[in-house]
Amino acid sequence: MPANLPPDAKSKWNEVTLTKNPETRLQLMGEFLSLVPKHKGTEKMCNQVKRQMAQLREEIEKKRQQAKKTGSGGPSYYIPKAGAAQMAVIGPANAGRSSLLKAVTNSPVEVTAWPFGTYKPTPGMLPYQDIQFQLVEIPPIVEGSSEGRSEGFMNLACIRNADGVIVVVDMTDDPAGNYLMVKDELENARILIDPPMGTVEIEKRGSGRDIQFIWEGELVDCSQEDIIQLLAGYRIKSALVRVKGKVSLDTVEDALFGNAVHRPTFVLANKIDLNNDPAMLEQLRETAAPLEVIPLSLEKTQNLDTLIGSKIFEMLNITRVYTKEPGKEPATDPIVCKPGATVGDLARLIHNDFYERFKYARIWGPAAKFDNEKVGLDRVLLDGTVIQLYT
Ligand SMILES: Nc1nc2c(ncn2[C@@H]2O[C@H](COP(=O)(O)OP(=O)(O)OP(=O)(O)O)[C@@H](O)[C@H]2O)c(=O)[nH]1
Ligand SMILES: [Mg+2]
Repeated sequence: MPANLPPDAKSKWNEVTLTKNPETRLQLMGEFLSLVPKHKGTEKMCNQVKRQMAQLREEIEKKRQQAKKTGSGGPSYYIPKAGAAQMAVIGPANAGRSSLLKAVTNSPVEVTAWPFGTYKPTPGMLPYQDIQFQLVEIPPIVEGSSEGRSEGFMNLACIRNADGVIVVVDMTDDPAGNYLMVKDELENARILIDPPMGTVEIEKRGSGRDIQFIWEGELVDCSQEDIIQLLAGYRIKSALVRVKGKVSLDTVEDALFGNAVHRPTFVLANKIDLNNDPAMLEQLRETAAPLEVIPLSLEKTQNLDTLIGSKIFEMLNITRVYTKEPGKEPATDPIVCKPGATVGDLARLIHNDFYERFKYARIWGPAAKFDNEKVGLDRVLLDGTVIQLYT
């Protein structure tokens, strides 16, 4: 991010950051780009802004379609979430994504011997224990997806919308190389699949004239001065910057643009019935580390539903809570909460009324010190907790 932008570009960006309305924001971003001199030093930032614009266009279009609710028209790219979590199933063409949906979901996907058989996002439900996961097959990721190639913008918007990602690669077709291609395209669109090393929070302040840091981590490829300069380039002269974990200048950029997301991910090394070369698998594992790589054959491996279901369950740290009324058995259908959710979060999730009128709760199971324990709003829930709310 160059700090030497012309003043009119800087003040235009300032306008962008102050604007919430998506249409106006889009227009201002376009005006901002026209004010930025085009050279190597500004290329990365321009691309990032362009991607953010593409995403905004996507959101605007989505809203328009929802408003119209015509139910007609071209392929629908927006897949409403269902079940305990939505997982985007992605990969290069012909890797076996449809085969995964065919093996573990009820989806009428078509497995084709030729690539690009799937041309629009296609959902299916995978039952796992007493919940279901929604898998959405995303059309192939190609080199240039993040520049809009092969419906790239729409595909990436769907991936961004999901709760997690499964990358399928083909062991007979340069798995490590293809994995990197996919990862790069996601990264260009600021969808990060490696666990984040650190985060930055930037709280702009109206008054005061300096940048203050709160250190809960360290900088890895930049100095404090670099960050101050970067912020100054965007006319941020007074702010509180909280550094957590290992933070690079990219992390600061992401915090500034508010555009990067992390999606928990695992990798399926498919078609091991055709190629089970240990060296190739090792190379893929090294390339994808620290992500888990699971070698399998989506056509031959048995019990794929349990395997895939349990991997998703563990990775997303699914927390099922069973509500109960006095004198009755707990509900058979759980409520799925975010990991680390509290009794208060659950009450809000059920209905704001429950939260407002909450008196106390009684809990059983792993989150309880003993059965029938009386707890308040801030008790953290664990998978398998039974709860009775009193209002
Ligand atoms: N031998 C073998 N073939 C497989 C396996 N998984 C998928 N295939 C074959 O690979 C081809 C592509 O499979 P799909 O599931 O359609 O792949 P895709 O990723 O959905 O591909 P597109 O959406 O068409 O780009 C088909 O001919 C499948 O039969 C496997 O584990 N072993
Ligand atoms: Mg397919």
